[in-house]
Amino acid sequence: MPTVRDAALDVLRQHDLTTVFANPGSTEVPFLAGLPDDIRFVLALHEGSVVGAATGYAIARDAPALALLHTTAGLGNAVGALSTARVNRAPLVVLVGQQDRRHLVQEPFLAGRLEQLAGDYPVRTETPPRAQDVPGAIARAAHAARTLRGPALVIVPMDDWAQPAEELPLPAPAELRLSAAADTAAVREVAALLASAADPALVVGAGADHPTTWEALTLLAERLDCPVWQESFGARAGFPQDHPCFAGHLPADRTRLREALSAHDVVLSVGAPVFRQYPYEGGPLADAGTRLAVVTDDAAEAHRAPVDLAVVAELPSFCTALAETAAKSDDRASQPARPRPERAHSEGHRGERPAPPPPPQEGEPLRAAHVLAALARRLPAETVLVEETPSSRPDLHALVPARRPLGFLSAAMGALGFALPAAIGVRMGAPERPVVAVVGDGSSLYQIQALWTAVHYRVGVVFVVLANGRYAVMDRLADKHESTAPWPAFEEVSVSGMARALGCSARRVSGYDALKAELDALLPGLPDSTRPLVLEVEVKADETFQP
Ligand SMILES: Cc1ncc(C[n+]2csc(CCOP(=O)(O)OP(=O)(O)O)c2C)c(N)n1
Ligand SMILES: [Mg+2]
Repeated sequence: MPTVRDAALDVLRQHDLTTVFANPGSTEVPFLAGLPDDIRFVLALHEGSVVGAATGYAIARDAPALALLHTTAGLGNAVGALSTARVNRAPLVVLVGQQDRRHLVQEPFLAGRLEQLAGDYPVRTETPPRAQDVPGAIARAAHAARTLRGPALVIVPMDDWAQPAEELPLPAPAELRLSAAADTAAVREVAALLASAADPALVVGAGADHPTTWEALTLLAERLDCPVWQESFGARAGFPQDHPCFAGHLPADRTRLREALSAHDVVLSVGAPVFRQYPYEGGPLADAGTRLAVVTDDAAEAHRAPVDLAVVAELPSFCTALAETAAKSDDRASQPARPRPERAHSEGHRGERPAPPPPPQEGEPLRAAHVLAALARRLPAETVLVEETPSSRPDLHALVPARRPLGFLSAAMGALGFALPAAIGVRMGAPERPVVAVVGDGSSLYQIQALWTAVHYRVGVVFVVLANGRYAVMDRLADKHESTAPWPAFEEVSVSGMARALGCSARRVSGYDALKAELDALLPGLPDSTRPLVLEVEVKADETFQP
């Protein structure tokens, strides 16, 4: 007689959830002991890394990934990472172990109050009413993770796995299709808005990070001959950043945002909010003369957008249809509407990349920008760059263009501790892509033990750690308050030392020549590498920060 565990394993196989990222406890042993050979187990040494790696894996494969967490202590440790998975829109099926049903009412050791622990970050949380409902709950979680794009939790009491399964069809579809044909009326409406513009612009974001969408937006931008901005603080790139139409990253405050968009009478945002801010400033997001529209597959993003027109649509098919329609009705110049203004302003942004800094002179300290420029010159175009380097993020955007879909990835909400495990998960999910994580020294410490997982499972990622010995971005934010910060620097911390203690090769370099030599030796082997490496580079903290 098949058990609930047998039936659940079949559901996992059916949904291609055969890699389980986990940190186990006693409540998970009945599921894990004697795991069949076709289920790959990946141990991470903290739940933040379990979920971070699963998130990277899900993003790289564009498919649900499976994580297994221990009751309260495990789920509790994972909440930050689960919130990142939700905001990064990564589909995860998360099994959470629970004490034995038969004495749960007596609150035995390890009994968990689990349902509300992750707040409303999960897209779905289910505690199956009977053991026999566990396999169906896992199938529903897989569907919910995919359609709602985030973590779906199933809480499983440890005695459920050994129960006899019910031999009935699961209350979940065997196959679920997300129907995605573009609505022609909506396409025509957006195309007409663009056609009516004298000087349109596009803003792209994480939602547009898909090969088909990139291709369609490239065609659209070329047809419209218009600049394309990347949203500020986006988790992923929505357009090739080495394309002549690429205008750079939008500023994250309203004054500079209005300035950046002031030349345009229509701005269409695709797969990005209108518009993401960081430091608060009053006033409108755009000048009164600019009409705004958004196309997104995230209904909530559409609902909160202060725009004339919002369209909720699956982006690859919508953007393809939009580019075709815009091409057919390329009659913008013949519109009687507005005279086409001199495009000096918008033209000025296009293709213009800030020049890399000149190499440091004798005695001049190495800065993050030197490291990033040296890296940019050497990275293959297919690289996935995972970013978690707060004070240097503006330099990274300016100096290291994302040239392929999934060329850039970061934690959508800025929660530190994502980059290390996520980079590992990405490389496991897309072994054909070189993966480089650029991480601040402070940031690297939130999930440093993820390095062990990379070593053990032979995941060849290069981690470039920008070692300025402090939380530089926090220092710069305190400067804006014109007062001193109570937090100290931590110059004695050696990230390379910690890496070595975890079994990971690591080197600490100082000086430009040593850096170049390391990168030249390292990067050619990156595509085939099965050994992670930490390159800790001593840099001087930057004195300004303007996102
Ligand atoms: C989990 C978490 N805790 C705290 C913060 C707040 N925080 C944002 S940036 C930062 C410092 C980052 O330091 P480091 O990685 O060294 O980068 P640097 O500023 O030096 O470039 C901190 C503590 C956060 N974003 N996430
Ligand atoms: Mg730092």
